[in-house]
Amino acid sequence: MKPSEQKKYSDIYAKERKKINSRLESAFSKREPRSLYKPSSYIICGAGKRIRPLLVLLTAKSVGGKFDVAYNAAVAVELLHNFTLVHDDIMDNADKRRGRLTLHKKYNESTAILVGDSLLSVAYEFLLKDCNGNSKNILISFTNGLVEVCEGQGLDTEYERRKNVSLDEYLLMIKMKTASMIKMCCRIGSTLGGGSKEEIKGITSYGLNLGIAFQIQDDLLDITADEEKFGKRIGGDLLEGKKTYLLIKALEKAKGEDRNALLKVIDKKGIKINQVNKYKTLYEKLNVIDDAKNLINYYTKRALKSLYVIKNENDRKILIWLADILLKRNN
Ligand code: GRG
Repeated sequence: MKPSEQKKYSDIYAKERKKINSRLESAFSKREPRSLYKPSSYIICGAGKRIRPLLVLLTAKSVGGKFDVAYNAAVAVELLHNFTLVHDDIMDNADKRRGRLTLHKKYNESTAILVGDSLLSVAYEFLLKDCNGNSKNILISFTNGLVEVCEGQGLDTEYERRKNVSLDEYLLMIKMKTASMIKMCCRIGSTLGGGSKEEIKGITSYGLNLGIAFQIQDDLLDITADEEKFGKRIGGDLLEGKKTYLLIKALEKAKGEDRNALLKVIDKKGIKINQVNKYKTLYEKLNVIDDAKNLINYYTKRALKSLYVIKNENDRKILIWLADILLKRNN
């Protein structure tokens, strides 16, 4: 892609992110009680990438709609996403999110639980503001996305208690936990934009595959990213003993001492902070970092293939560009 095109798309992202941010900021600025909505503003005004709302806007446009038909839905999906983050951070007892204290550490757990519930409720308010004559389909997509993310989180939690998780089981879990919401954004956007059945199907498939790649990338960043840029603790998944792609794939390949070291992560339900580098080196030795990169590339390519349904070249290319910057992200 030409640098001039990349600049054009990155300018659109920056401009739309600003607009989304200002809508998100005003969503809670005047609402009462402040004891609920001030902490809501804290999480919502953090430095999120706003990928999900951007996808709603871009996919609406890709089928001939205007961004204007999709802003409220874009706000709704970001609120839904933030609800999952707040509740997930409580469940994981995480202390950092987006480079700041998590909501339950900044306030307390009861506040964070209620803020999560409220983010979800206000998300529905925004979603229902304008459905472009498609309320039933939009509500079905949104609700399915929500049900699937909860089921994915359920599987993830179940896997934490299990000794063995296969790669297929892992892929099923991330399809539900992460990809379902990215898929949902693309379905909602293309529906609001007035897409045909074929267009919606192709764009939804883009979202699903992009979402799978996105989660494997997230697993990879947990070990390869720079803590400052990532905004979360490096090696957090290892500390928690999470069955990520890297751990499952490493277990599949390792023998002898290496395998025993990996089994310890599971048996002891996580490692100590001073062991993170040792496991990083082991992952490198077993080549699972490259395996992860290859799998991310595989799902990204599948995502891009589905974009043939988009007729307008510019609208297609910006979605290609987005997949590419997600591949290169460091947070
Ligand atoms: C609690 C119902 C419930 C679900 C939780 C989505 C989720 C399930 C948990 C959040 C933690 C997590 C690792 C989710 C996987 C998806 C993911 C990588 C989220 C982070 O999304 P980004 O990178 O975050 O878009 P920003 O901060 O940029 O918005």
